[in-house]
This record gives sequence, structure tokens and C-alpha cells, in this order.
Amino acid sequence: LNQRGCTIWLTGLPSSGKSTTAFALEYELIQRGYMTYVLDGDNIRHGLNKNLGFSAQDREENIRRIGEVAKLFADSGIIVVTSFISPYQRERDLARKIHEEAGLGFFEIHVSTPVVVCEERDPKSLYKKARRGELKGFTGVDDPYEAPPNPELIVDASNNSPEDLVTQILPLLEEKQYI
Ligand code: GGZ
Repeated sequence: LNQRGCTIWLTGLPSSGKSTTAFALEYELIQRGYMTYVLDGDNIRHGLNKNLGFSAQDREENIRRIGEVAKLFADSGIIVVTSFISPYQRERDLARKIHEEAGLGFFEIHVSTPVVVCEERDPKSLYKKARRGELKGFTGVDDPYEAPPNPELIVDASNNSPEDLVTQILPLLEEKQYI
């Protein structure tokens, strides 16, 4: 396998554009011949982590496991893109630490789309439900999101297409010679 693995860790509010960006990035990297894999709610929260909910403790455990799984994928040589809110800096730092200890690249990218824009999009009407009080503990409404103080990159999906964001992310991988 003629590639080095690493993890591109997307973090941001619900509906900030993390998953769309993750899949657009995966598409571009696969086009270029790199084995790439997206970890997101569909393949993690419905499988490995289906016993976890959205309490602070469960979110911490969710992110801890995702960090470990991403590290294993990256160690196998795959470029991993993770798409989770990952609201706490402590767990994101832990994910970084286990990658760095294994000599694997880790890129923390804040998808910083403002909450008003996320809420306007709201494809699953979860913000609406949270505002009505029908969904308690929704990130961005009545649950915390800790913005990363020191991410490798900040991108904003409000005025940029997913492809624009991919164009902003690729130089990080080029600079460190992962692509
Ligand atoms: C935030 C929630 C919640 C609560 C269900 N808070 O838009 P979605 O639906 O598809 O993406 C959200 C997803 C977030 O899961 P993560 O694993 O990324 O969260 S964390 O990193 O905090 O563990 C949303 C849905 O799950 N969802 N309830 N209360 N998002």
C-alpha cells in the first residue's frame, strides 16, 4: 500500500456540514487513488456505539471509542475522515494524543458554520424540536459545544460549497505529504 494513514477529525455543531464535507473529501481522495474511509453516525452510532446516547458521559465514550477506531484504521494505512460533533476538547485532545503516540497524523478541523445558519438548514428539524423543548440536551441549543482553540484548520460552510471546503483541506495533507 503506497500511502500513509492519518485522521482528519471534523468537529462542529449539528448541521454545520461535517458529513457532507467528509463525503466530498472522501470522494476526492478516492478519485486520486487513496484508500479513504468516513466514520460517521451511520456506521458508528448505529453499530459499535449503539448502546450510547447523548448524555455528557455517553458523548465522551462515543468520542473515545471513535478516536481508538480511527487510530486503528489510520495505522492500517487508510486516510480516515471522522464526522462527529465531538463537543468536548478533552476527548478531541485524547484522540489526538493516541494518534501522535502511534506516529500517526491527526488534523483537527473546526467546521465553524454559525449556529444561526445550522439552525436555518436543520434538515431533520432537530433544532426546531429542541427549541420547542421536545428534544432535551441538543448541542447548540441547550447542550455545550467547546470550539477548538487550536485546530489545524477552520472552515465555514455558510458561504462555501462542500467542494470549496475540500479545496481548503487538501493543502494540509499535501504539506505533510499524506497525498
Ligand atoms: C446532538 C443529536 C442529539 C443531541 C440526536 N445532540 O443531524 P444529525 O442528528 O444527523 O447529527 C446529530 C448526531 C450527533 O451525533 P454525534 O455522535 O456526532 O454526537 S457527539 O459527538 O456529541 O457524541 C443529530 C443526532 O446525532 N442527535 N440527539 N441531543 N445531536
